[in-house]
Amino acid sequence: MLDKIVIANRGEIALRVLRACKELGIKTVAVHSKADESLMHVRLADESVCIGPNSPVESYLNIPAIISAAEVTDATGIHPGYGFLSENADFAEQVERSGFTFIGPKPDVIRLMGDKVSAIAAMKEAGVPTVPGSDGPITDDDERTLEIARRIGYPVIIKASGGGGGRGMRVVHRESALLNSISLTQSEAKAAFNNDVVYLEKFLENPRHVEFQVLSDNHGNAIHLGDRDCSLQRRHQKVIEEAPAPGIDEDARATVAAACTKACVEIGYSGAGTFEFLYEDGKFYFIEMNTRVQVEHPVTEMISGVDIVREQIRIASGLPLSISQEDVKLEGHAFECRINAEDPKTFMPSPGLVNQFHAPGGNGVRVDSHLYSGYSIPPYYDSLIAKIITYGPDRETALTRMRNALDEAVVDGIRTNIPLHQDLVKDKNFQEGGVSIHYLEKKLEES
Ligand code: MV4
Repeated sequence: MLDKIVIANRGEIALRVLRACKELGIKTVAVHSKADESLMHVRLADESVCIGPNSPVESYLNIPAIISAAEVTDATGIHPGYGFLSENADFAEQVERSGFTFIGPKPDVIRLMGDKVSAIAAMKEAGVPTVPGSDGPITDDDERTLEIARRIGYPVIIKASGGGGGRGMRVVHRESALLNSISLTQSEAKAAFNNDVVYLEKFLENPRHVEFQVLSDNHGNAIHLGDRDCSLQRRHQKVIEEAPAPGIDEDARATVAAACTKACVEIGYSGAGTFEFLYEDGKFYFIEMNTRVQVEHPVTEMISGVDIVREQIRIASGLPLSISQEDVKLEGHAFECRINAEDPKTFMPSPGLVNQFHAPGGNGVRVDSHLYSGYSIPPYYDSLIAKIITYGPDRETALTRMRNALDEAVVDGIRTNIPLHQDLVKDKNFQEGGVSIHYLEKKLEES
């Protein structure tokens, strides 16, 4: 087992990783920017190293500084958390070349999944259902491109192979706009990702975002921990997630879950991973794979009882999965509300001093947060300050517990989106379950 881990992240996920390490008896090294000296996990870590100034580029994205911190502290592993360098194949490669263990999949697999064209091809090959599309890059043969789009049928969506998570996309409703839109998307993709490869997919008008959690070890074992619904989002930022996704066709669910684990074995996946799908009219369509631990992993932990970060560390240490698929019993229902330091109406960031913080509690309530009374939220990073997670034997109970938890929470001194959450958990359509990816933005437009 790895004996000392550098936590190459900040905020709630750094604390989450630290707690998993402590449970496993692994020593911890917190690496932090100048502004982050007073983070909770920095206080709790066995050692801490300041890796640079406030700017993320000079600190949490500074590869040599992070690897140096591992060297001077004699660490053996590096956990990247989410965001920052977590899906950077070059980082994973440099970590391994420097003699440390990257807690995540092999660099080649991160690279394969980071390139959306190759990711989709690999998944299709493994039998994972994909969106009808160009099945490869768009070439400069315009006649062929027009032919492909006609076969797919309009509307189509142009996506950058180097994009993902909503970056580098354009919807086209008619043939006359196609070629020009492709040129524009290619130029933007070249500028943003230094990669002008784009591909086409059928544009699904009103899908849900449903994703599957997998765990795969280096011994040929892969399991899934079921699915999550992350449809409630604004500008590609998820707001509330839940597990399992409500009202999903059971046959489609079982078939896709099995295809995901099979794909993991076929691509030599190791670690925790997420298969992202669009779900429409009872069918799943693969769009992307995430090779990191996700913000919303707790809802899956609540319904499965599996500690995903612990499994990541065990897998990276070369150990086999601690459970088999037969051991996985998915029970009950969980929600996660992402609490952000932002104005609940304008969504403007609201950093600053938190005078008082009181976390909700009680049966079936989990709060993942680095906040404490007197903590000052710096303005340089993501505005996520807490995740309130509730669990219950059924969806109704979990949602009732969330309403109560939101009412109990106190974050005094800054603005938060708690009022937005309080509104959403009382929304009739959300209560019904199964709203589409466009629901929240439409609701916000109307109010
Ligand atoms: C799509 C789509 C409709 N049809 N692909 C946006 C994020 C990126 N992961 C993929 N995205 C989409 N791909 C096809 N063929 C609609 C979206 C999309 C979306 C997807 C998931 C969650 C929120 C979204 C918001 C807008 C668009």
